[in-house]
Amino acid sequence: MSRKRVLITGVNGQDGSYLAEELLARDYEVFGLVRRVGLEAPEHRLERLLPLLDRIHLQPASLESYAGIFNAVAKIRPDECYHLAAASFVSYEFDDEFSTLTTNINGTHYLLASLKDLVPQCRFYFAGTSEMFGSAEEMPQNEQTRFRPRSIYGISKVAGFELVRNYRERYGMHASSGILFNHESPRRGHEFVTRKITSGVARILAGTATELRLGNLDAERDWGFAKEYVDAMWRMLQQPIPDDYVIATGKLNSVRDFVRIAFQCAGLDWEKYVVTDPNFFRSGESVALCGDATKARQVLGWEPKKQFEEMIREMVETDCLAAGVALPAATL
Ligand code: F7E
Repeated sequence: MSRKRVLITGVNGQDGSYLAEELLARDYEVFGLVRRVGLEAPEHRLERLLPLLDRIHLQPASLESYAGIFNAVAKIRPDECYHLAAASFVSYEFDDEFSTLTTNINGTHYLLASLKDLVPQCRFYFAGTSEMFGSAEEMPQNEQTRFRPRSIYGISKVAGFELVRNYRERYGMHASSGILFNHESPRRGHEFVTRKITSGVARILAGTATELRLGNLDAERDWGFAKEYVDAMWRMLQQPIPDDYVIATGKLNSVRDFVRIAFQCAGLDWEKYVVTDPNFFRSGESVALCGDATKARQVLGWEPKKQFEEMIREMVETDCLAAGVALPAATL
């Protein structure tokens, strides 16, 4: 039997790189969509993929071009497609609204339309997000909770989610959405708070920084481990019937909790180093979002395993290694 072919958009991101690894281990032939500019400086722009580059195929295409997406799908003819690429930083800046909305919605639409016309049997995964719940009316949130997005990013994802549902219902496509709550790892982008904290701890320990400036320490999130979340994506596409699933730990922690544990790993007292900076506060951001992943547990047999503290330690260790410092023995 020939190997299954998979197309991953956003393959060079945190989730894309974990997913590519998992699917290679499952003997898929992996095709990743990347911006042409990424191929010009792979050591920087495709950093997370460097260990995999000789085992995956990279296809240059922009999600902003229907022709580009159509041609890539025609060439690859995937059996499964995971659409992870998006402008994913939750910005409250007015300037970012237009590009976030158009890129995220059009990219999803172009991909779905191309798959429908060229390979309608292809199974499709859409990266939905807890940001779609926004100022949710209930807690925890599950698949029945009404979406009330508060950010343009959340609005763009609700639109993508509705496109997926429509392609599933109108055209009978095997298209599913994961509603993923925050998920982190040593591969997380530095703009997100968790990696900002763990790399900040490493810099302080290495003596190259003296403080860490953060926004709202009381903000709470449901933080899981990214590698486990991409496994949930794969499980969704192996189901006989496409559907939508919340993927979350069901546990809330504050930014302050994360900070305290990360500094503790390095044997440091966080209160000596963390400075709150109004520039990093977000006005009117989503309330504390906490997910109920009962359906994923029952149908997909998925559940989160890694503990919050263990994940933070792994992130701090990786950043310390990169900064050339070892964690003090007493904290190990
Ligand atoms: O913020 C607070 C901030 O930027 C987490 C994306 O993957 O998850 C992610 O979105 C919390 C917020 O992630 C700083 O206000 C405090 O309450 O790490 P974040 P996010 O906005 O929750 C969802 C599920 C997605 O889908 C997104 O794509 O931390 N916070 N101080 C800060 N946040 C940042 N970035 N920087 C700070 O200094």
